[in-house]
This record gives sequence, structure tokens and C-alpha cells, in this order.
Amino acid sequence: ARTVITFGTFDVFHVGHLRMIERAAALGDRLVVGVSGDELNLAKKGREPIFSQAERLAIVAALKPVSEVFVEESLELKRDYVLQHRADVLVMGDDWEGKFDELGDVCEVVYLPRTPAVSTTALIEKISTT
Ligand code: C2G
Repeated sequence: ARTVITFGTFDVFHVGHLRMIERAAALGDRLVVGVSGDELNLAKKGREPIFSQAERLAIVAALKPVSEVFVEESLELKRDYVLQHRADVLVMGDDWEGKFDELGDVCEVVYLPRTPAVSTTALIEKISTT
């Protein structure tokens, strides 16, 4: 069986997130998703996500194409996560293009194009101005 792994915050879950998960799952037989933890988000973006780590994990875990979820504690642990979950393929959005090429010795690394014109930031903006 071919295992695919992908990562994300998946805050205020939207169709861009769904399409990414569906396309990642289509590249193998099982999809494992690392959902970035609240502490990692605070460190990375300087703010807490709208939905907590537990809520974001629950939403992603309930999706049909997802076999397993875990908390991503650090961006630097990608290699460990790939090995732990015996992933054959790492899938990332093309906003990360080239960033994880060094993992090519333990898995295939694929960058997929993002869905245009949808983002959590734009959604928050839209909600707060309507
Ligand atoms: N995505 C997409 N299209 C959008 C928005 C997001 O395809 N319009 C994809 C992203 O490319 C990513 C996934 O959905 O693959 C999750 O997006 P984010 O939650 O923004 O993920 P991010 O915070 O970039 O991940 O190790 C990576 C970290 O976990 C951070």
C-alpha cells in the first residue's frame, strides 16, 4: 500500500483545503495528515488559529479520504514524521515549492497547485466586513 502524507493548519476549513486533501489522497492508498498544533501556529503566524487544534483535528479526521491524523509540533520534524508514518509520498501546496526537496531520499516529494481565490485570511476579512 502506498502511503501519502500531507501537512497543514486547516483553520476555518474551506474548499481549498478539501481539494488539496482529495488530490493528495488520490496519489496513494492511504492518507495521513499532520495538523499543525496551536503552539506551532502561534510561533509561525503570531496568532492563535480561529479553531483550536482539537477542533481542526476532529474536522480533518472526519473526512472520507483521510485515514489518520496527528499533531504537527514543529516544521523541522518533517523527516521524522515521514519515517514514523512510513510515508511513500509527501504532498505540499506549491506555496512550499522546493522547501522539502531534501526529503527526496526517504520519499517522493510532490507540490500541488493551490485552489485560487480562497483563503482563511480572505474569509475572515469577508466575515468581518459584511
Ligand atoms: N490550500 C490550497 N488552496 C487554498 C488554500 C490552501 O490548496 N486556496 C492547501 C495548502 O497549500 C496546504 C493545505 O491546503 O497544502 C493546508 O493549508 P494551510 O492550512 O494554509 O497550511 P499551512 O499553514 O501552509 O501549513 O508543515 C506545513 C504547516 O503545517 C503549515
